[in-house]
Amino acid sequence: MERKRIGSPRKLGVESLEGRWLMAGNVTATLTNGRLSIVGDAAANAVAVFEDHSTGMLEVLGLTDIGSMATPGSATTINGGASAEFSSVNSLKVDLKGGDDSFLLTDATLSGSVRIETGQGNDNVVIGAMPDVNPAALDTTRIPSDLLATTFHQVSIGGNLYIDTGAGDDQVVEAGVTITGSDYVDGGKGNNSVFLDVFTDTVDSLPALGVNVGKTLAIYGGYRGSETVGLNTVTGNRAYITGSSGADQVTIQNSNFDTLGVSLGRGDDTLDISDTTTTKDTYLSGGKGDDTLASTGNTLANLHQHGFETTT
Ligand SMILES: [Ca+2]
Ligand SMILES: [Ca+2]
Repeated sequence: MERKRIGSPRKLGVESLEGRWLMAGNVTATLTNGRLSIVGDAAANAVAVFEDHSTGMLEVLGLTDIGSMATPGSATTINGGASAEFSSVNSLKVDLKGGDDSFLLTDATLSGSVRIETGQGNDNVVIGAMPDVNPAALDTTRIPSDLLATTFHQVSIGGNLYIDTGAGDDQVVEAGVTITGSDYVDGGKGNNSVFLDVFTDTVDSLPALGVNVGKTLAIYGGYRGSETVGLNTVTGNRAYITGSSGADQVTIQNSNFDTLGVSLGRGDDTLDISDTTTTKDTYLSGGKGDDTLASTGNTLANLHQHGFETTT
């Protein structure tokens, strides 16, 4: 299955590096009854969480930035040091507070839920594979070679995944992720991008890794901005995508749901849906504004479609 370029999403971690160099901050990581809590500060924190295969423990590693780890300057510290490791972690709660924060969860299996908040600032959250990161640009003194060995790092979550990126122009990427419960993404105020198994440029030849959601996938693009959403090889029971007030661009391809609802709200929005199947109900709403629906190769059960001024 081929990946299709969707819009012109920002490359991970290339923006606003200035300021991160000196403002990496400290993150506190504490384990209580199986729940690992990771709390940042007002600085631009960059944190990766993954399994350390040499110990079998979950490692929390401070980075300069998840997308440009070769950037000179001090990395975020974890409990005052470079990293910390924890065993018997069931669930994860992350709050990185203000600043342009980056959070990566990769190569990990958690039996419970994962909750991530990144607060104000332009934040990046990556769950699963990180193939957009150029390995040649990575700082191997900061990232274990184990993490660089392959670009496929899948994540399995037994509970729900909840991501709230707060105010700012935020980006969320998920790929190679299996969630038994529900997957909630709230972009908050600003111009937000949410990509589920959609990448840009150099990785077009990679196979799709998919995002599999056991229950509900709900993406709220946010408000007072425009939203870019891309779904590729996503499966779920129910999927609901809600647009922002600006010009939203939603692309859904090669995906399967029982029920799909897309509501684009105000603004001149575009919905491009292809090679996608629904088995129960389908609600597609363009809302106010001059909206375009492009549909091809789909099998959409019980289709209710309205508010699109242009259909192709
Ligand atoms: Ca922060
Ligand atoms: Ca934010």
